[in-house]
Amino acid sequence: MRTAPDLSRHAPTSNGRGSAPAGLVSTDSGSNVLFAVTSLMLGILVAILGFFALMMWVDAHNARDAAQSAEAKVSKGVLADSMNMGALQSFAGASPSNAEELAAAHRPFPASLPAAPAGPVANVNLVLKDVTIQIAPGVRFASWAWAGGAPGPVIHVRQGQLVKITLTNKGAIPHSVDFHAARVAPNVDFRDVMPGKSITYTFRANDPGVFMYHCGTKPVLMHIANGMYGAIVVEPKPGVLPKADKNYVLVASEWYLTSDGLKQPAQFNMEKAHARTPDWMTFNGYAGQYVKHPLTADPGDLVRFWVVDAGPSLDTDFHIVGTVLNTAYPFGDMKPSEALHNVQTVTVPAGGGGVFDVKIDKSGLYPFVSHAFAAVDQGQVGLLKVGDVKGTMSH
Ligand SMILES: [Cu+2]
Repeated sequence: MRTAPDLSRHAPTSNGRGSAPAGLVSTDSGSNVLFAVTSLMLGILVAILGFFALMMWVDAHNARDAAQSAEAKVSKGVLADSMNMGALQSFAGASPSNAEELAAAHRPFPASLPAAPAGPVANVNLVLKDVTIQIAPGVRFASWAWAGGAPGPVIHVRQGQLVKITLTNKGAIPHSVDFHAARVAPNVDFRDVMPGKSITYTFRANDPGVFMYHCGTKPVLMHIANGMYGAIVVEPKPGVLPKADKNYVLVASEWYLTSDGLKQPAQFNMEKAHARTPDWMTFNGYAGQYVKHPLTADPGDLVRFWVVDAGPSLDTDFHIVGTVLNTAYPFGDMKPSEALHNVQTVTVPAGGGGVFDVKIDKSGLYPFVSHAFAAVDQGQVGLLKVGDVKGTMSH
């Protein structure tokens, strides 16, 4: 029996669905309008929420896809790298059975700073040559270097001197020489010199410090990594620096090899140089040479290290074990007001220099290292022997 047919359409159903709207059901038409409007509003709200939910899902989906794709790229890259690394066989630490004897017999590169020439002009003669050198005990390397091997001779001039460079190319291919201490037109003075030819140019050594020089012929990476580099010290005007009792020059560099160099000389490996994965790292061209043949000082001496990082690509984090650097001239800026005091480790960038003063009172063996410690394992370590100390250490 239908008592209110107009309402029955809105009556709650037996299954209970529609119970909420049922609460809004009223017997008057105003309530019906309110119900309709409210329903409409709820509908719109649900639609809007649905839309945002959909958008969020799409976003999440896209983000997940992007993440998956990035992950795939990364894992592919890692795989590619590891495959490349597989191809780049390391010869780090290769040594013959008589390595100790060879290390003892090796004549170390003279680290002592030579005297600067007197007078207004410093004449510098450099000869480039293809020469087989030893970079570690028993490890031979067919280098493009200097008549005396690698690094080239340490050059010492005074601030304000005119430096007259004569470069003779006795190598098989064109080379050149780029002095970081010079302010000259590189296209003119650093130009390639043909085999058998020479070039002469001059620059005024107005900037004090320790600077790299190197062959700048392309590919520069290859010419530097072959051994074509060295250091020039431009001594600041008298009175600027405290007088040092000892002056040592260290040129840090990396070596990238095609073989272990034990049976026959290794050659330069461009792939490893690009990957920056050297086989050996050295001070003055020979792994650990100042461990067997330490640099020396007396207790209380002011010892000055003039350090160049020839690279070609890795920095040197210069540190002396057992002491603190009393004064550091970072980047070879020799203004005492710019110096740092009592610091532990100072970076010398590839292609840059740094000067470090230490005064050690206690006798002992003080290792100097690049504190990027893989470099130590690869040969970039030496000893400063302070006082009359017996023995050596391998740190
Ligand atoms: Cu060259």
